[in-house]
Amino acid sequence: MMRKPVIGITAGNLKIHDAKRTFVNQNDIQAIINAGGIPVLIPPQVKDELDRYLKICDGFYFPGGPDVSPLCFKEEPNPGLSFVETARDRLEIDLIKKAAAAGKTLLGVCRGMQVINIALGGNVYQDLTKQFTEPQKLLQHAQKGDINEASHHVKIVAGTHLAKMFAESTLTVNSHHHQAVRRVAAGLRVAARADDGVIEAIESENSLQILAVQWHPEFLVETVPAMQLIFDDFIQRILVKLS
Ligand SMILES: [Mn+2]
Repeated sequence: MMRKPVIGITAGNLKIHDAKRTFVNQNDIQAIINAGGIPVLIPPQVKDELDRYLKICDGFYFPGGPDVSPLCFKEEPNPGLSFVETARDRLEIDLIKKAAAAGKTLLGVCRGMQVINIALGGNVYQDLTKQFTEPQKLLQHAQKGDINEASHHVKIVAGTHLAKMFAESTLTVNSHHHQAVRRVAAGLRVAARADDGVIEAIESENSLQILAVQWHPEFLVETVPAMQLIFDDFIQRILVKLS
């Protein structure tokens, strides 16, 4: 039997009850384990050890988190910008560039999708409500309901890898973001959009290297079990390369 792929997962730092913690949400860890991967945590503090992680890990998963600093895509902060974690920005952007160049398989969720797009030369709306070109059309993307419940639809673009993964061309997803991909990086293409035009998934144009979604499949798997496909497909894409 083939060995299980080792998946590097970038972590965040925060302070809870006086204790500083380095964390990855349990749903992210569980989704990777359920797909057949072995999770390895990559905290912002190890930014000088990325070459070692590239050797250790077969693929990298970039989960949700705070806003990406606009300095990373050469913009000044919009008043709608929220909390940022610049050490995590720096590590993730370096890691994405190195991992992409090394041919590693990548999966991004929410912030993870945005930071992949930025690292590869694209940018994001710092705040959809303040910057989206047609604000009157905007859906509610920062859902007020439970994150484990779907809140809006996305349409999958025909002919994409994402379209091959799901039987339906429309998915119901949760939505916990106020930023979104704006200019798509070269080498990536749009794989799904919401009805207002907001980009909800991107993927590699000419390979199966990168897939990223704006929603949180790791929180949806209990109510929409098909969402585990996103993690299963990630591990499968790695296994095909390792075989
Ligand atoms: Mn959304």
